[in-house]
Amino acid sequence: MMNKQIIDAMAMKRALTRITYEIIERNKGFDDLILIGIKTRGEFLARRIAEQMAKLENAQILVVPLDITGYRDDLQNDQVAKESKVTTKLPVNIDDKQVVLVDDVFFTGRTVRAAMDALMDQGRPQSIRVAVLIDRGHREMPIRPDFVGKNVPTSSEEKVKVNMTEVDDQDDVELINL
Ligand code: 3GP
Ligand code: 5GP
Ligand code: MG
Repeated sequence: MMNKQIIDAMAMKRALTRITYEIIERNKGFDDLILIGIKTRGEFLARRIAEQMAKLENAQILVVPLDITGYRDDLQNDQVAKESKVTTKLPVNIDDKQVVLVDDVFFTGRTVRAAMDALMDQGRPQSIRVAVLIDRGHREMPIRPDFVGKNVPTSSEEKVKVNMTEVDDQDDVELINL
């Protein structure tokens, strides 16, 4: 197994700062903005983007974690899915909000499809956009991210490992050849 660092801590910070400004620009400010982080690392990335918004623009943006397990299309056991749908209940009303879904890696698009279903079951946001640190290609759904830290074309034998200090030893991204 070969690991190659493709983003270091500094580059990760820069990418998140750029994404922060792009979200502010696209949203024309912070009105009704909510960041929804897809667990696990999407939540940490959303929190970091919100921190940047506070630091750079003095804006307090709500961050909500989302567990999409109950909406996955690859779980066989309907009961498991039904029970875990309860865990996706959002603590806020998303009606008319500008939602930005945040995740670490964008691959087939199935996770974002699941996240959108979870959101639409709970309200009618004004818009849903997607921010990801890495887009590794291989789409299987007609969904694309709006804000991308880095495009990393991968083969199916490769995987992307996103490390974040909240749960890993360091901040960086590695390309792993399986
Ligand atoms: P995350 O929860 O921090 O996003 O999906 C569970 C974890 O496994 C994810 O961590 C993700 O980063 C990691 N992972 C690595 N490769 C894959 C993959 O090919 N598919 C999925 N779904 N997750 C992967
Ligand atoms: P998708 O649903 O688009 O196929 O995959 C996106 C989700 O799966 C993300 O939450 C992401 O964490 C995870 N994922 C898919 N491929 C990879 C990968 O190569 N590396 C990492 N770290 N996560 C991946
Ligand atoms: Mg993820």
